[in-house]
Amino acid sequence: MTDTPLDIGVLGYRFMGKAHANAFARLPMFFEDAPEVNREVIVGRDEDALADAAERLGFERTATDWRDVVEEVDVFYNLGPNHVHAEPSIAALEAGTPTFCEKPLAPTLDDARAMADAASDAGVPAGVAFNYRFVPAIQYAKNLIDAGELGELHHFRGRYLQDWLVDPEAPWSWRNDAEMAGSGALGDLGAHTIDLARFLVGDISEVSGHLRTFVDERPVDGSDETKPVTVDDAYSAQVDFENGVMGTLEASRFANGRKNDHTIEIEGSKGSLRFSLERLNELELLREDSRGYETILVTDAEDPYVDHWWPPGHVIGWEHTFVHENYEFLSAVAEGGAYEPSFDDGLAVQRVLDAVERSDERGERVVVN
Ligand code: SOE
Repeated sequence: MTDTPLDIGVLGYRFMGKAHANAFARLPMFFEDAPEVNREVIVGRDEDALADAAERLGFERTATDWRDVVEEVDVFYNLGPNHVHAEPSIAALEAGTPTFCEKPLAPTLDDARAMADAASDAGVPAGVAFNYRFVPAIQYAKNLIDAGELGELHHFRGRYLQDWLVDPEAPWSWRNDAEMAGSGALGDLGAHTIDLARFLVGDISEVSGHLRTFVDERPVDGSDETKPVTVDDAYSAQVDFENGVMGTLEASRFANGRKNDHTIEIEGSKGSLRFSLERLNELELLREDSRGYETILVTDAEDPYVDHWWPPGHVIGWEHTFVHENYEFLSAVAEGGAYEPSFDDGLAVQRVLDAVERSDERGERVVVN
């Protein structure tokens, strides 16, 4: 473990910039053994917005070009839109700087491959932001599955539902553009579900996927123009896992009434479980010999990460997943250890995203490769 604080450089200062900056600030208060970090520099293009973000989020200085930053910091966080994931992350890794990148790893499979190659050549921690692995109830579920408590697994069902695009007048953003985002609900939301599927069950081998765009163009904020929507608004897929488990996946930005509902259900020969992000402190469990599901609160001191927070029953929230994720990633950086989910995990997810798109285009089941 290093004694000097790790200087952090962050590209991006909006939603994810805020979520990670909050985590950096919470770490020394709640995780005594976390490495000390210095919020050194925040990077973006709009100088006024940057100055405001630096002040609010506690960064020492700003920079308008990531090229000036990736070499000189101890850790680089790439929290920008998907189309700026590859080049700065690869440059940081080539400079030997541990790098953390938002999900999905890249807009395309080729970019994701190049990023994973750069990480493997660099030999420093390279993490991808699948924060839902760090929900205590998900870690609890993982421990149960690994201990064989659910028996032989048969089904995985994962769906991630939001509704922020159901209004056809909702403004166009980079998230609606194939060049910038890669895909829509598939990459933005499905990537999280596929990561949890891999984490809890294993690798996906075959996919039958379907994509749908409900609204083809959207108004540009502050003008009379519209721009085309070139990504999916929703996807669904039937999948097979390498270990024989059967799965269904779904995500939508048109699931009217669902704001941020990420639901996982797993059924095995001895037991089953259900998890919903909107009730993230709970896990519904069917145990061997019990007649039905019981709901357990995953807020006891011995539950993963919980002893760092509050007494039993004092629930935690979405933002805590970022604190746990950063604790693990920054500890790996300070100790020179490995971090998962890594860029290899990001690439594995990207292969499944690519397979869903290929399957939809061809109208046939495809192998993940
Ligand atoms: C999209 O609305 C979004 O912000 C995703 O990009 C995040 O990854 C997810 O955690 C919440 O929803």
